[in-house]
Amino acid sequence: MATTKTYPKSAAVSERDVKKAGKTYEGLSRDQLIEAYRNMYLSRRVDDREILLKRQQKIFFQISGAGHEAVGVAAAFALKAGYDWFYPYYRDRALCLALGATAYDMLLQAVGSAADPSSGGRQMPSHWSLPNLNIVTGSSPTGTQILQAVGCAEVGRYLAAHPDAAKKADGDYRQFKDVKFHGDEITYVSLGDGTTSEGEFWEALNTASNSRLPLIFVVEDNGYAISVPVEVQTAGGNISRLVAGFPDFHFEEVDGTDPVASYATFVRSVAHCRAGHGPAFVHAHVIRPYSHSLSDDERLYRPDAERQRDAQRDPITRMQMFLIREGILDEKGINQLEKQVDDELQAATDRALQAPAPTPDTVTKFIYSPDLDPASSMFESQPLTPKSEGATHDGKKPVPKTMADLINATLRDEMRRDERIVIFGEDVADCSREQYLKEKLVKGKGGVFKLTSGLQCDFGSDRVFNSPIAEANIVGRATGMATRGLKPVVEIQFFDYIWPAMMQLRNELPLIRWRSYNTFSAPCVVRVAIGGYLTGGAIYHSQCGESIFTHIPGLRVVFPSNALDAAGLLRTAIRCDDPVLFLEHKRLYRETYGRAPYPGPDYMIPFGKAKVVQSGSDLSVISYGAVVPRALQAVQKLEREHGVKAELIDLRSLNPFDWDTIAASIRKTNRALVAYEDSLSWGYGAEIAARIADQMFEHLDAPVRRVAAMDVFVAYHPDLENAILPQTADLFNAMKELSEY
Ligand SMILES: Cc1ncc(C[n+]2csc(CCOP(=O)(O)OP(=O)(O)O)c2C)c(N)n1
Ligand SMILES: [Mg+2]
Repeated sequence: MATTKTYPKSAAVSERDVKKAGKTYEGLSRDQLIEAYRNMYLSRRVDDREILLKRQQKIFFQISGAGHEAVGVAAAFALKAGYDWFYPYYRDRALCLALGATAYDMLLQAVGSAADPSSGGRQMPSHWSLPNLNIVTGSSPTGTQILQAVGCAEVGRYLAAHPDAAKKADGDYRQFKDVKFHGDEITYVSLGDGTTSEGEFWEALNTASNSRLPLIFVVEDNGYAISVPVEVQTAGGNISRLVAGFPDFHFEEVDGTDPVASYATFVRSVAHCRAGHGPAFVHAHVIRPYSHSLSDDERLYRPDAERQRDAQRDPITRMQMFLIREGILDEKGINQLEKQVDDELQAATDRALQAPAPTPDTVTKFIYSPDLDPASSMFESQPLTPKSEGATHDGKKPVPKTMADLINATLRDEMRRDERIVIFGEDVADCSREQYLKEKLVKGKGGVFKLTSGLQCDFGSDRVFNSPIAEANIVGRATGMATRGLKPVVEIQFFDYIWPAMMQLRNELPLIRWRSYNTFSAPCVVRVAIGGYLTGGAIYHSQCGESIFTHIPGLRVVFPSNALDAAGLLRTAIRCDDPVLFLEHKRLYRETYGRAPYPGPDYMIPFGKAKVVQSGSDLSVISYGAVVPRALQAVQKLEREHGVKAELIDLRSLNPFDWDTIAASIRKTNRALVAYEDSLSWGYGAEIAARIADQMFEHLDAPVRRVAAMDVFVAYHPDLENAILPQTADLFNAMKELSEY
């Protein structure tokens, strides 16, 4: 709760009122009620002021918290600022003010100033983000905050069991990532009634219930989602009825325009969560007196009579009347308080309007970590040679290991080294019913491709566990955990099924740092089994699509072609300070090509460093992933049969990518072929080809060519698959033709 200030009470407060002074209201003192009103009134006045500024074109957007003030202030009073964690949504202005945010902070965001503490002028107003108050950066998509809040709530519990994980460590992301925890902290997350229609809301309820998390869901039900009334959004028109079956919740439905009743609701909800009994669900009925936003006119879909009915419940006027009725403040006292707020607001507005605008040269700041560059030499080390001591973890003579083996070994090494790492995803655990493992009744699964095999047995069920089949759940929770300082290394079972996580992967995870102007970050690793050439993989087990992710600023994308690179790049992915999409080609997991001895527990490869697989002088072949071994065969055949020496470059990491190696090669060969497994058009190779055409034009003796899959999904029958995906013969023919151009 914010510090309670005292306000001069009017001399007209009567004897009887003074006697009442000892009375509390569901535990709220009279001073707290005055403070509550002050925050509510201030919140409404900031909205009014922003509306005025928008009409004067001094700010560029406005969305109000009007009608939601009482429930917000009540929540703030029942929770602890800077101790509990907050994932508020855009109508939570009063909550944020009562937690300690200032009107000035808010107006700085409205004017888009460089001094805006929430985003440095990058986000719309009402996108709260204040690290010192544990108010976590929020966004605009409805509902993405909810799964992140689940992840955040999981962290307190994890750290209580692993307190050493919170310690700082040098030499990796932990050096720059402070972790705070108390053990009994609660996470608050709020949303509107319409947002309960989002699937992620239900995924979050499911996990919060199943894990009995200390998480308070607050549905601020104003009866509308823009113009759509609640009975159209929600079956039966009441969300409380629908969620009532989730176990271990404390449920309450309350008049959210009444701060005292709302406060009592939150006190009970907080007690339930703090005691570790499970999550709470507060369904608060509020009003929305100011249309959805300044871009909406609710008179188009709400008749006057309905709007007037709402106005009767306006929390500001109700609270005023309550204070007078209870003799806490008289009219003069209220006027005095309001005048004081208005004066403060005027001063804050004057200052905010003078605050510096952000300069365009700052736009690329904080897309990635400013502290740790994964392309730097810090992430470069040599593999321990087979003869070196300690090169094997089993003490036996080193044998070449598959990519699957070395990814598993890297995960094991890193988990041992860094207790902040947790691994979850579909089927990644050895066995969720751990007594079967203890009684040695089963061996354990450890992933559909066995990449995480044995890790639950080695590190425990709170570090390696199964998620529901819900990809947004996996990435959303990972984002919340990483924001608070854990290092989730999660798995998406098949690239073909990554799409439910797309909202989190495009609009959340890679943006946490940039949109909060480096005040929050979420470095974590999303491992994904990708690709075809499986013989029978068909449409839904063969997809690529890496360019969809390299198109996302803020996300590192890596795609190794062999065991050693997979180990070195995965370690860099885990130790670095950025979110990484780590693409693992299924066909390469156990391929004979590219096996390597275990390179030791510290082997790293920096991002953005290509590998010249075979050097040559006649043409450059730029590739990655499972096309690399196929291209290598073609390159060797071309030299054998035609004496043409092609240079084969394996990019290894796709964002960042190694332009220097590409350019140096083309300067030498004057011919370029880009070869990739994804369908030809609009794919990753298109960008590489465009850059070559743009920047290497004068070095080219031939057009830039591409070899890739046909523009169609991969079909089931092997004859069809072979025709669709680029084969060695296709690569050979394209190289030969290009060399003869
Ligand atoms: C995923 C997504 N879809 C659509 C929108 C556009 N949009 C913004 S707010 C909103 C309505 C939200 O209604 P509700 O959850 O009831 O919250 P309220 O604004 O009423 O407080 C919509 C559709 C969005 N921001 N995100
Ligand atoms: Mg609503």
